[in-house]
Amino acid sequence: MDLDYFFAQCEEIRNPQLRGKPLLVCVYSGRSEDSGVISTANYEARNFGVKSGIPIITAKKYLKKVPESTFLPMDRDMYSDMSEKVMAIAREFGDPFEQTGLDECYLEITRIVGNDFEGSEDLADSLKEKIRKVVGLTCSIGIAPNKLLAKIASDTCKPDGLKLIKSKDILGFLSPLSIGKLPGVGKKMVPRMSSLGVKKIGDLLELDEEELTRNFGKNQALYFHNAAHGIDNVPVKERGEAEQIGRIVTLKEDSNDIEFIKTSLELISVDVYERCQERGITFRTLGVILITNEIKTHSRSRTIDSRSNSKQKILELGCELTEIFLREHPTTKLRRIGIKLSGFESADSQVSLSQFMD
Ligand code: DCP
Ligand code: CA
Ligand code: CA
Repeated sequence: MDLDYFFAQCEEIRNPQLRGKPLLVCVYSGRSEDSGVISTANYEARNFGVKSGIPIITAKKYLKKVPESTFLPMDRDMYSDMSEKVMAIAREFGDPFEQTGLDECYLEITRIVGNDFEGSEDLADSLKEKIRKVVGLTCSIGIAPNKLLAKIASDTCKPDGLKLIKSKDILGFLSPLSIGKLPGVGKKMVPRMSSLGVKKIGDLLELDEEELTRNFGKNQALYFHNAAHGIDNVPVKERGEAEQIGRIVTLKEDSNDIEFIKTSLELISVDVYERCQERGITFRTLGVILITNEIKTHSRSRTIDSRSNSKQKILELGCELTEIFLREHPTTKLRRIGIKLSGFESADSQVSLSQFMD
């Protein structure tokens, strides 16, 4: 998931009158009035050739016939706030979840949708819809068998796009793309690739490993060779303290009967509870993932006042959030259900803190 023209879109949300005409977010260096570079720009400005990183003066030249263009200074605090809100939503949709920048993250959804991608586009649509409704931002999502392909897919469907690449379509999708679309092939690398006859990603398939190694060294050669084949085995990994423990199961049959669903929630509660116990941690936030018989994915979460690692508390909260959802959607039946815990702290540190306070 990657947010569209992120900093500029944040500014459009703060001031909707700026929509529909070129809007540029600038990093002023302060040396003279217009010295500095463009951080990013909306798509209206991009139509005039504006790109991240070009001098502000150059952008002004491109837009000199568009006096309604707006140039704003960067407000990183506001963008960080927006980012936090988006990521809090996104992490409910993947397990594991990995944030890789202010405006992008990876979601492992295999445990949620299974191996055959069934329902993956609905899941992505739900995520897009929720981010748009709650925060107001549009994003683009690529769904693929690995992170490399998902990233490239999201780049090719911008803005407000959704692109699914199944295993059988990998080479057909990758090969015609220009080589610059491959992560790691920057402005300097493009002419080097070109001198080897590589203009498209597919052209890489023609070079043998020896030739690649001679030109790029062993590590990069291996990366290019694999990437051109759509191979990438780097897993989606939770980062830092934002780790989560979760489990999703399929109900024996589609149901909206809380007593029936509870038997599955009991199983899941024991599992996530035991994983907390093993690691000696307590949680603050519990979320439920609810996948309906129409393969729409919903999530609800609750942060509790005091830390917990009780089995009873997990089950209780899980049931409560599920019941609230079922009341809001009286005609909906659930097909799969999951629980996710986050906001961890080691149980030890709590003990020592309370001892200290005594
Ligand atoms: N950014 C920056 N300078 C750059 C590139 C990016 O300050 N040279 C900032 C501004 C962007 C944000 O990082 O809004 C995210 O970068 P992206 O590359 O994802 O670009 P955008 O989100 O702006 O546009 P896109 O719609 O292409 O994703
Ligand atoms: Ca972006
Ligand atoms: Ca990005």
